[in-house]
Amino acid sequence: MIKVVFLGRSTDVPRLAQLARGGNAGFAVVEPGDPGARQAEVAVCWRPEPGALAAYPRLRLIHGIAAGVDNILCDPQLPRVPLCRVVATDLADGMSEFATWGALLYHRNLDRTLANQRLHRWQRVPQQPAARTRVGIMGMGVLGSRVAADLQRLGFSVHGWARRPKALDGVRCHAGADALGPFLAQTDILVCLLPLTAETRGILNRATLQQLPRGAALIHVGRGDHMVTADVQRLLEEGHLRGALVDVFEHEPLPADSPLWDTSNLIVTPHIASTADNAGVLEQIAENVRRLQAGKPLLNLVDPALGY
Ligand code: NDP
Ligand code: OXD
Repeated sequence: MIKVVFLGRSTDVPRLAQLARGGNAGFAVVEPGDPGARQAEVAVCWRPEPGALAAYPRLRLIHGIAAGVDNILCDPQLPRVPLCRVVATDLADGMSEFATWGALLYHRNLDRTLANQRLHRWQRVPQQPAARTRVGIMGMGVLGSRVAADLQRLGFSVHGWARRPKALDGVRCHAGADALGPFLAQTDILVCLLPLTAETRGILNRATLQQLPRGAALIHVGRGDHMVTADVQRLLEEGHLRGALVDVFEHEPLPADSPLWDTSNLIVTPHIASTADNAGVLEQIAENVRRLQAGKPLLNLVDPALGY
């Protein structure tokens, strides 16, 4: 039976290995120290130690357990074998719920209303129809396009930005680096759903975010390294950003002494925007292992040159 090694720095990896052992995954689960582990042909991982994957000379497939694979591609000794990621309906459902919650929070001025409550201030903060609130989504892939479609159905004025042109009903799509400025200039609520790549690292910086209209809000659910923390803090202080809902951080867990916990108008959530159910993730891995063995095309392949 084909051997699949589970490795990486996350409690989700051992949980998945346990689930695979308990069920009928159709492959043998091994862990790095197990006898014969070096014969593994598939590795399932999240944030493997740099160089760890290179210890498996028979590897034919690396499978992530999440949508983002920056945590794997950053390994300088990454074996040159196909890399697959997770694409799951429940992951998109959860992301859509989270982004919708954030968009409604800012659109309905609940951030201001909650601040007024703390001051015992009865103030009917003005409201406007959703059509007048412009939500801009950076990254129009599996998750971004789902969020865009759902927000558009709620009546928001939605537009998106990606590398390549897209056609999505009722959503204006901008493509390429030259279109970033015009996209930002028309965005009241910016949702970052980009993958972390060499091109997108640090993209949420002062120069970029300053192109948003004054008083815009940020919902950041991509990766921590997209955001230049000091720039966002400064833009919040200056009121250029009216608020930021941040789910992902350069260092996770966010250290208890991080100033972000106490930054005014910044909401910290602990990387919970969305998670795919483990059973579904395991089924995707098992399907790709079956495909690998049958010589069929793999699902949800990553393009290593693009980094996503
Ligand atoms: P996809 O690969 O499906 O989509 C990525 C999108 O980003 C594509 O539209 C792509 O453009 C666009 N993009 C990539 N590089 C650039 C660039 N340089 N300029 C402009 N657009 C670019 O990814 P998913 O939608 O599945 O996931 C997106 C990210 O969400 C993940 O990588 C992960 O970081 C994050 N995530 C966060 C979670 C959380 O709980 N906080 C949970 C799950 C994911 P094009 O379509 O033209 O190729
Ligand atoms: C993912 C994540 O990439 O959980 O799936 O962030």
